[in-house]
Amino acid sequence: MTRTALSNATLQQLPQPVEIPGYDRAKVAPGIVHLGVGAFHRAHQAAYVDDCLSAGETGWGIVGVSLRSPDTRDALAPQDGLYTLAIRSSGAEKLRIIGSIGSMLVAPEDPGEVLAALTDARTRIVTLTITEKAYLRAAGGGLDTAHPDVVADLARPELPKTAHGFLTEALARRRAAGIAPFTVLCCDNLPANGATLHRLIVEFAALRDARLARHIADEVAFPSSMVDRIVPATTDDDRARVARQLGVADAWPVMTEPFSQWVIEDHFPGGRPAWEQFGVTMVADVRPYEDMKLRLLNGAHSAIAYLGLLSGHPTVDRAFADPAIRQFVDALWAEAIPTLPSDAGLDTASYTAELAQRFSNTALAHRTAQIANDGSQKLPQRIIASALERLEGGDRPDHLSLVVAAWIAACEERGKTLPDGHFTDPLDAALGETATRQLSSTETVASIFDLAGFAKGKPEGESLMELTARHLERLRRGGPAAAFSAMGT
Ligand code: CS2
Repeated sequence: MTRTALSNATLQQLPQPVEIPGYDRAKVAPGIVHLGVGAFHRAHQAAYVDDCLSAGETGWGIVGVSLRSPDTRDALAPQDGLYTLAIRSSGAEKLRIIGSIGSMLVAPEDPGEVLAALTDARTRIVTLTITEKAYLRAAGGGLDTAHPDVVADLARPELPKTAHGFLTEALARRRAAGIAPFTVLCCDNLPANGATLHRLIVEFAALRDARLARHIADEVAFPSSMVDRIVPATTDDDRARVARQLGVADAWPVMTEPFSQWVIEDHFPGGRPAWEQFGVTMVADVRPYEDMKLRLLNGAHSAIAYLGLLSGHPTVDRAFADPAIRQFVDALWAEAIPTLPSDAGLDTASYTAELAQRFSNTALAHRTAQIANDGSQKLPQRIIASALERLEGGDRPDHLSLVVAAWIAACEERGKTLPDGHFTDPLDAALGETATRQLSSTETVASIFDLAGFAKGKPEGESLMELTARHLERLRRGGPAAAFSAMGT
């Protein structure tokens, strides 16, 4: 059945329990440019901004930019940028229409238009969710200056492809025009994400012009933030169910959970929406929250993804209901918790109890393969940092190192017990080449740590690579059951 589409014109016809924007969208001016307008942004930052607009703010509409694909713009432009946020818990679903994204741009189609939005004096904040790999970091954390996109953006600054190129060129143009810089708010799962991005942009700018680099180093604010909301990929069943409830079609509704958290360092020289009125925690230092989230939530997520895939579980809730995996995750948390600051008032017991409930949400059907993507980019901050800290303290991080081995084993199972391309990684070509060499577990782990640039640490006793290789050997021979039963030996 073809239905009329969701749009400004059909908004008022939606059935009662559906929440709609409580403000006149025509009166909202753009104030934020968001790079990476994917499902996560639409379930998180765009919803918080929508709350602020409902409370009467008019200067913080979002211009959504896709750095790569036109898909989101193609789906949402015919809907005037409106979309449904489906908030799902086991047994209930609440639908809310979000109106904060006023327009959308696709960078490869017209980089000039994106630069114009970034240079517009009304743009006072640029937010980013571009995923870990788009930061183009080299081993050691600095800019990967040899990356072809970095090279291309340095050669043609007026036609950027990367976030680095867009931010730097826009900041240069603002400076030349006497327009104050925007604040850059990183919303990706990286440690010290604001400081990390600041360093990368300053390094990039320095390759263009030392004075511009100094301006960005000294005068542009890059507060760090911790973002949290689980957002599984939308399926065709989701689209059909949402359309039935709305009575109109939504080409790309976004699925999420009731939980949402945003902790932001309060450093916005050009102003900001009153986010604190809608549940956002504004702090001076986000680091303790960020470490807790990366090491407990995301670390457990990666563990559940790889061990779940190796045990035949397609979704997080099903993997987490497997007693062996559940027990493993509890032990993983026990291993990671001592690496968190003890003087920051973190309540890790309630945090992990809440995580256990969130991971058990059967309505989300969050696919293990979705989380498994880009392991080489995610494991350093989720698992390896804690593992090295435990080793330095003289302890043996058996569970943390098993997650690294499970990642390698899951990569090896693609094209065997898992479909080819079931999940992907920027290192896939090199990982595939390593796999064809039929190396021992020890040689494989050594080669992959080198490829991925994983820190090795300088432990007195067993190294992270040795622990990982031992687990990989067991996973190769007997899967997760063999690795679990040999735990601690
Ligand atoms: C997940 C995250 O896909 C992944 O790697 O661990 O996207 C996770 O769902 C979010 O960080 C939750 O806030």
